[in-house]
Amino acid sequence: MKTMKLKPGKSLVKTASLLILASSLLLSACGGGSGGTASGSGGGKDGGEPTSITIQTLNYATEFIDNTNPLWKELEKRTNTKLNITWLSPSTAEEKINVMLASGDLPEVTFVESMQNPQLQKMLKQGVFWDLTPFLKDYPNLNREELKEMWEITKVDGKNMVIPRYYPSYGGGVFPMIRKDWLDALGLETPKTLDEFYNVLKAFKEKDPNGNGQADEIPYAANPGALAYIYNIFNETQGGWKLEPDNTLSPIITSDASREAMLWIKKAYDDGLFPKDFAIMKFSQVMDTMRSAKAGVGGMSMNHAWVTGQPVKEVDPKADLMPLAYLENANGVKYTPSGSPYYGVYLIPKKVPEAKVKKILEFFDYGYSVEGNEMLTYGLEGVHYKVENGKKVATPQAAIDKTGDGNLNNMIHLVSDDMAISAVGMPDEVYQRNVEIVTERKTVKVPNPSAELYSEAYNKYYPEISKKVEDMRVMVITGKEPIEAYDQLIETIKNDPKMAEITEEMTKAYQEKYLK
Ligand SMILES: [Ca+2]
Repeated sequence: MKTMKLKPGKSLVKTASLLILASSLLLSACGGGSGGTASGSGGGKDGGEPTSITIQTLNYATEFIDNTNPLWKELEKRTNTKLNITWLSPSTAEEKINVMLASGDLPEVTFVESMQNPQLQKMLKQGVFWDLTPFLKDYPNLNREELKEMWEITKVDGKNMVIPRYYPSYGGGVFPMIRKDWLDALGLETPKTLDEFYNVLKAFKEKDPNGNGQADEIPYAANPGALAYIYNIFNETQGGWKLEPDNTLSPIITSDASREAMLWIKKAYDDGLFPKDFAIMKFSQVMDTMRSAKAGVGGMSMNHAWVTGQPVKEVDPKADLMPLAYLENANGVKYTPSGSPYYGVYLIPKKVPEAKVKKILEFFDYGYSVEGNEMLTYGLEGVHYKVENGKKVATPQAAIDKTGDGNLNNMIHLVSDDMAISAVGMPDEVYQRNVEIVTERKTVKVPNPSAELYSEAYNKYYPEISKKVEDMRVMVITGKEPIEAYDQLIETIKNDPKMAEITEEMTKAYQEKYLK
């Protein structure tokens, strides 16, 4: 899956969660904390001919809508636009975006999934796109409090060259989802430290939490890739890099803390806490193991409390999947996954005249208003949903118009944690507990110094280095290589001039972005 390759900090589970996200939003509680921001900034009220806008963007919907769709028409009416949207399906988006960037034939609103895209980086330096900084102050909804961080973090040389697509920072990412009913059956507390977590896994193995008299439990459905966060817990950072006191970045792949993390995983492996096929299991097999109701823990984003929780319940009605809020390492430092507050960016090429740039910003301003934002996601009240007991309940028309099946809300995401923590049909008590857990997660701030950095040397050399280390880790964990072989490899990498070049570029990128 390309998301893993492009954005090491993002997970397959995030991709999976995006796939179900659209439909998941519809029946979720309408909370989310968007406050009382003003509605759209005029749209059609200014009269005059509609402005045509060509947009290319990513769409996770199973069926793409076109300009005959009633909601599409309503959006055009409210924004006084004529929309010409080309949808990209996730499986071919990366390739199509690269072809488009290489050809230079860019739509007026160009979507790129990763700001670290090398071609995009080159074009940003060449000045292919509008600097939007001078215009942004005129659009109140683009300046919503909830969006401030994404505008700040996506600046290029201090300028806003992109319109980021919002995504909540907390609630996504791979982190333990635990069988709360198994904890209860054994009288165990929710683990808060890595040691307590280990003891819970051992108890799941030894103390028959499913009560059938057989030692048939798999404490933790995981493969090596699903345990990347263990390395982050030990290293006290997000992503692959750690910020040192002298403002340089160091790669965690060669750190002593990563060696300890690997040995933690090895001990768990030796104690039989993972599935037998741990080393060769695919992501889908890990999830199948979880859904079989035989496993006590899986690594998932928070919406899986129901996305996966429901299928587990079908096998075992008592099952209750609960995300952990955080885990603390031996130094007492807490870790929880968090990511960038956006996913993908839009750019406007300079061939677009200034008047139209303003019209495009007005369009996005409407999309990010509370009114526009909810319309794109839920459709129209009374047509696509009714509000019952404070919740939006979909009507049959929602399915007919393909509301909430992706499409328009993939173009501009709902500004709400619900994107990461809610799911279709999620019961109130599961949703409310997720709200409490994500609130607790937000109190845990783990630095992510490398998230927005670009380095050519990294793109060129790092994947191979990283693969070598990951392969070696698996060999050591499963007892096929001694720890000495690992130590030798790490020593070689530490002395590799390529690694030095990557580190130097990453540090330079960090200092240029944050210390100037
Ligand atoms: Ca059992």
